[in-house]
Amino acid sequence: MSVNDYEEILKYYELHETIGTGGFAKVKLGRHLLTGERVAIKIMDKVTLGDDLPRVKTEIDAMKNLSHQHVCRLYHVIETSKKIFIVLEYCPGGELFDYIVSKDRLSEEEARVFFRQIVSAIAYVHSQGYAHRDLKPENLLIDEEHNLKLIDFGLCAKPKGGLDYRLNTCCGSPAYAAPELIQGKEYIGSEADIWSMGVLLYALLCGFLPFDDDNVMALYRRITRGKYSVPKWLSPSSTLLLNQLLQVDPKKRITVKQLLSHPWLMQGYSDAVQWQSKYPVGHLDEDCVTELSVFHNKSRETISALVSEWNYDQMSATYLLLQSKKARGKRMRLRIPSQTGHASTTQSGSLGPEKATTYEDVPDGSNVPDAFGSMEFSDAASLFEESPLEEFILNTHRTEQHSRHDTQLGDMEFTLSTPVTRKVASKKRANKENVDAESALRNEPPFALPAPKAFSKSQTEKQVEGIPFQAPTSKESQFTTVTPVKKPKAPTNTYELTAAEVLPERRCHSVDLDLNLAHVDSSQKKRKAKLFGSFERGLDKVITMLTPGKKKRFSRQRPRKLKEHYNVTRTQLLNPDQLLNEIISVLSKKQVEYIKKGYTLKCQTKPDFGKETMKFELEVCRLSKNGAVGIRRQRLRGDAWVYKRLVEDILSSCRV
Ligand code: 6BB
Repeated sequence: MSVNDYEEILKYYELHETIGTGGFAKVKLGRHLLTGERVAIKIMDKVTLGDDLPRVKTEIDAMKNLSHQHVCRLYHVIETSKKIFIVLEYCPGGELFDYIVSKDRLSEEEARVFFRQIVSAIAYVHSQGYAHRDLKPENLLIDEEHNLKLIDFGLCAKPKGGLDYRLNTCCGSPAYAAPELIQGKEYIGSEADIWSMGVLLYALLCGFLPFDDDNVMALYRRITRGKYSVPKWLSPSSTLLLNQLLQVDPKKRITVKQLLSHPWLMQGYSDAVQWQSKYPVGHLDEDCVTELSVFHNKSRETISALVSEWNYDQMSATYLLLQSKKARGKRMRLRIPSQTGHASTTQSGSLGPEKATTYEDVPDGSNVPDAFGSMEFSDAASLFEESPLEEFILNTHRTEQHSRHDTQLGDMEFTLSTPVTRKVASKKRANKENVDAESALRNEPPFALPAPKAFSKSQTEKQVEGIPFQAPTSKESQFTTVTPVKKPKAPTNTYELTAAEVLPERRCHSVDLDLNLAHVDSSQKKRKAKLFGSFERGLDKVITMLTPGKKKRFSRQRPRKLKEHYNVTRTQLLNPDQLLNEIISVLSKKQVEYIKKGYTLKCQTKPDFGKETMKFELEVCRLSKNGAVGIRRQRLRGDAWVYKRLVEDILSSCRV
């Protein structure tokens, strides 16, 4: 791992906190420097990727070909000798999964709104010859306008002979997999996607899965039999549609074409689902081209030619992000963020409009609370990342480049304080590097808990084909999930500088240096000690640059104030410390390891044979609206349904 790994991405983006660590990728939030637009950045380490490298190639290739209002947009691909960075559309609403969980289940009307969008996305994906093969609510994100965006095309397939050609790779998540797929038969990708859509619709309408079992073989038996419970609240038309989607025989299953104007999808609508892309193809937006041509001091023809290459480089990203800004009615001026008031140097490390005072100067309607409970991102990257040192190195790098940034060492905070130098780099060179990285990517060989049952039988009304249905119990008594509330956007300033490049070393907020070992068990201590060792080595490099700085930024004396969001649960308690202590005692009882960082508990389940480790955060906060004490929850790693049950269990065990 070296500082250079991040040099390229930091030329174009600020890096903020990690919001997810998957099997082989880490997802960070970021901000595109020229447009000030927020993005999600998938970061992969080539060595760690190993056999998963083809998945990344598949994902990039598919996303380059897919351009649709309900498919997450690809902006930029950067490949360095060790890393691959994929810059993607920002979806502050987080996963559809969390949204369903927060509401227990969706009303038929709300489920219809979402399902129409899912049908639209899948009809489009299929029309382009792709099968997604990993449809699930975790792979549908909610954007600023509360619209769904399909993500994760790593398992998608584009059969050479067309989508009617049979596939034989068994992939995806078992609970959403079609019977023919788990039986190891050859299958048609689009038919398998339709089955997964049935599971998805069931999850939307019921809040739990139609086929579920801790034992994978038992789960497969359930799927193969195709029998599921029909809860009492399902309308006859919903039941009928589910039955058409969840047909064990793929030939009897409804097709996506039939779905477009299916009576259930048409209820309350006058038009069939629009599946065609609303994004213009082959035509460039005049205003975006003009802005780029003024900024680069190049002719409109030159810019149009460069954008039309679609190299998914800085040019593509800037064009697409300008376009997205325009579509949201925002001013689309390209400016270099100021050094003085730059978001990188703000205390909170926030990406939110309230704090990003150098970027936004017109209301943009993007003031919906994000999946972190506010527009403010939490302070530091997860302590459980694959390579916590990376976070540190990024900050070390900054100091090597004579920048100024705040960081924290254990309970002490320092300001790295040295003169800031600015480098005016040639855009041409940057562009060329990206094109090279891209072509290098093209030339690569093909990248190819037993949970507590939260449901009681008593609420069952219907039984379908002898399978007893289990409905949720009301365990939520003391907790109320709050609904998002829009808040007017704070006025912000304009850019201050218009130079060609900002130093990359100023752009990373992620700091991962909590070295407090007080609450971790021995294995964790070892891990942390390892981090400490690495940290000390890194520390040697920067210690001379450290000067005692501002008030502590990371070990909070008070809980954060968060806007209301469905990832935030309100409690009746008045004292945040009492709640924190209560959660800590429950975590200890439930054998969940945690690291306390201010009012955030970074939790991890112990590795257990055959079970995936769960990583998640619980943060005691205050709700900005009424000062009530709440808990923000965020899944970082692990199966979404296992997480749901675990967090439900933890929260319901808290005496609040
Ligand atoms: C993406 C995203 C895009 O995230 C852990 C995995 C885009 C995520 C996002 C968010 C919450 C708040 C703000 C932004 C493409 N692929 C993967 C992506 C994966 C993570 C989703 C959350 N759970 N915006 N955001 F999710």
